[in-house]
Order: sequence, then C-alpha cells, then structure tokens
Amino acid sequence: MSPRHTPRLAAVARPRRAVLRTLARLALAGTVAGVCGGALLALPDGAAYAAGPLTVRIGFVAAISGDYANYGRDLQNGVQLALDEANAQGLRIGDQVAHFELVALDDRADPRLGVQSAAQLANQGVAAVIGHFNSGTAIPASRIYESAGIPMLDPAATNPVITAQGFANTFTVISNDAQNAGIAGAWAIDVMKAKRVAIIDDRSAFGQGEADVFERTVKEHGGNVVAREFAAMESDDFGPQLSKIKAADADLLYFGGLAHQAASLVKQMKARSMNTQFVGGGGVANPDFVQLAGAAGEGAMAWEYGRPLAQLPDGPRFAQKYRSRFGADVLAYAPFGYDAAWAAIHAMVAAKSAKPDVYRPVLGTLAFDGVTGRIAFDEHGALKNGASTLYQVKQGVWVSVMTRGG
Ligand code: ABU
Repeated sequence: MSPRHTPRLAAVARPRRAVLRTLARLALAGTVAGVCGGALLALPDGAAYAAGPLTVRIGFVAAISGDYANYGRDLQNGVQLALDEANAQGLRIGDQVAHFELVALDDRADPRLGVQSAAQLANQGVAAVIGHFNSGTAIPASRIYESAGIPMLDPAATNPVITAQGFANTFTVISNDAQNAGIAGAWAIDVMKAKRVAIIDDRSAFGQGEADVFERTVKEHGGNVVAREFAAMESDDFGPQLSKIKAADADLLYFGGLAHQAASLVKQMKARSMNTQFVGGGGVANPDFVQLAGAAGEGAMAWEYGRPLAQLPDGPRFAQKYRSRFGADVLAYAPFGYDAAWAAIHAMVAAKSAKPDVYRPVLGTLAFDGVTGRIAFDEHGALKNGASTLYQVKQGVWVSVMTRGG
C-alpha cells in the first residue's frame, strides 16, 4: 500500500470553484488509492491544483515496556525528534510537502511480538521501519520486512546476522558485534594483557553473539579463556557462575548482555570481594548501569558502538535538543534512532518518492553526516566504517578511554 496522499486545493479562478471542487474530490479518491500520486493536475484552461501534503507513515518498533523499556523509549524519542524536525522544515518529496507520522509499536523484546509487530506495520503500509532494539526480535522481523519490500533501518540491534542475511531492505546505522566484540577481544589480550579471561552471556542473540566473537578473538590473540558461563536474560542471580570464575582466578570478565544484568553482576562480584576487571559489551555504558550498580559500578569498563556524543560535531547540540524536547538526557541509542530516521527521509527526498521500491536504491547509495558520524552502507546494508569506544566508570560517570575504527 502506498503512503497516504491528501491533495489540497491551491489558488484557482473564482468562477470555476464548483467544477474544481468536484475534480478535487476525484483527485482525492485517486491519490488515496495511489493512482494520482499527488502530481499537479492540469486543467484545460491552464488552471491547476497544486499537489497537497503527502503523509508518510514511519514505523517504529522496540521494547517500550518491560526490562528494556528505557532503551526503547530513548530510541523512539530520537526517531520522533528527526520527524519533528523534518516536518518543521517543510521538506518536499517530489511535488508535495511531506508530513511524517510515527507509528510506534512495542515488541517487549519478544521475538514472537517482533514478528507480529512487523506484520502489523507491513499491513499498515508504512514507508519505512526504524527498529528493532533487540537482535533477537530484529532478525526474525527483518524477514517480514524483506518479504513486504519495506526498508528496515536498524538503529540498535547489533548481531551481524542482521545484515549478513543479504536482504535488500535491511540497513544498519550502528556498527555490529563482529566489530565491537572483536575489538574488545583483541584489546583484552594486546592492551590489558589479561592472562585468565572469563565470559558470561545472557543467551540472547545479542549477548551470546558478542560473547562468541569476544571468545574467538581472545583465542586468536593467544589469550586463555578459563570460564565460559551464561545466565538467562531474566536472571539476576550470578552466584553459581561467579563461584566458578572466582575459583578459576580470572583477571578479566567480559559480559555479553545489557545494563540491568551487568549492574547485578558487578554488585555480586563486589559482594564476593572479586578484583576481576569487569568489561561489558554494547548496551552497558549508560546512566542506568551507574544508577543500578551504585558503588559496585566504579571502575567497570565497557565497549560501546560509535564515538562519544560529546566529541561529535553535532553531538552536544543533539543532546541539548533532546533534553529540551523530552526533559531527560539521552540514555543510549537515541542518536542512532535519529540518524536512522533521517537516512530514510533523505532517501525519500532525493528519490522524490516515499514508495519503498523507488527510494530504497537511493538509500543504498546514500552518504550523509549524521549526529553519530558519516552514514553510508556497504553492499549488505551494514554501516560503513563504524567506530567503537571504550568507556570506564570514574567517580560515578562513564568516561571515554579510547576509540577504535571509524
Ligand atoms: N546492541 C545492543 C543491544 C541490543 C541487541 O542487539 O540486542
């Protein structure tokens, strides 16, 4: 289904209003059905209807309730900010002023709901989807979007399988875990000189995926993995795993999972008086971790995607706009949500169409400077030249230590 078109009557000669009103009704019927496309309608005497506004529905899906709701709402805010700005700028898609409308759904990090949400958005005829937050929902949902021919712009889910599937409609504006966890694994051995490495993951497509990459890279760099443990995403009890890791005398523990579990983990490490260096993968270096972990979070390290917002040319301005609009600070991936939305908008404007089959080829060759850096895609839709940054909690604040890649 095409995005909704709503023609509007422009300046016309007064005596012909009745005729023109009838034509306007006909035009409206035609464009709603995707027949007219909102182009100027030429009349015999040279009078014309200017094309009216084009409403473009942009789908958004993430976990916006449950344990991961803070990530999802943060992402949604980033997307909304981009749509608000595009609407305020009065951008044109072809002959029509575009009005972007967000259609937001909650997949609650559940792959089943992820697929249902994707089908629902496809049925509603959205022009693009920004989502999902979890790799476990993004991977199956991407198959729905591919079948429906709707571009999915992934701002947060980082399992490399997402783009490795080779889908024409899948694009990621964030670097992936082949890169982020690979950099972390090499750094753990080459820079940290870790001698006895332990790994825990949350068994999610994301956490297990990054832990696998980390383990493989550690071994490739000559490192020694003394423990490989896991705990389900829902679990907050790491007692059995930490007993083994303490007994194995690990000097570095890498965790593949998200902030609230990472916070529980460091608290339990502190309770056991472990001096093993904690290192998170993506999704840990954010204010929620610091708040939940309290004093136990001090000294924790984590590798995150991209560059520090404060060091990016438009980062501080974005942070300020976000604070003014939503009354809160950026949590994690809002800038990527913002860039994902703008990627879709730029492609539609350049293609002069919000029809996925028309603007998708433009999206594939797009290159622009987003808030998070240069946005351009490789032949699989993966972000080109993504960066990763190491952070450490110092006096209750995540501080950037080094950036690799990009
Ligand atoms: N990449 C951060 C966490 C989300 C996920 O990939 O599941």
